[in-house]
Amino acid sequence: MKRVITFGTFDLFHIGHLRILERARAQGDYLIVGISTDALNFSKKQKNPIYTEKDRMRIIESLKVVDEVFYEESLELKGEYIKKYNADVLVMGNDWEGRFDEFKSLCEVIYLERTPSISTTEIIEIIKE
Ligand code: C2G
Repeated sequence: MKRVITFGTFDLFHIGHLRILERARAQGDYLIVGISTDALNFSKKQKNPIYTEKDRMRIIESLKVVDEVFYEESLELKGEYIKKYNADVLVMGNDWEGRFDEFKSLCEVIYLERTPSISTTEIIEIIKE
């Protein structure tokens, strides 16, 4: 069984998020998703996501393409998560192209094309206007 792992915030869940999860799942037989915590987001962007980590996790774990979820507490722990969850493949969107190549010694690393014209940031901007 081929185990796939991916990571993300998945705030204001949208079609780009769904498409990457579907395509990540199609790379193997079992999809594990690391959901970045509110604290991790705050440390990166000095602001919290709109949806809490609990709600973001509930949404992701309810998807039929997702088999298992956990909280990603630190960007530095990616290698540990890959080992802990016995991942054969790491999938990320190509906005992260090249950024996780160091994990090629642990598993296959695949970057998938981002869905154009949609992002959480753009949704927030449109609503604000
Ligand atoms: N994504 C996509 N198309 C979009 C928007 C996002 O394919 N239009 C993908 C991203 O490339 C990423 C995933 O959806 O692989 C989750 O995106 P975000 O919620 O923005 O998560 P991010 O902040 O990139 O992840 O360790 C990484 C962190 O958890 C951060």
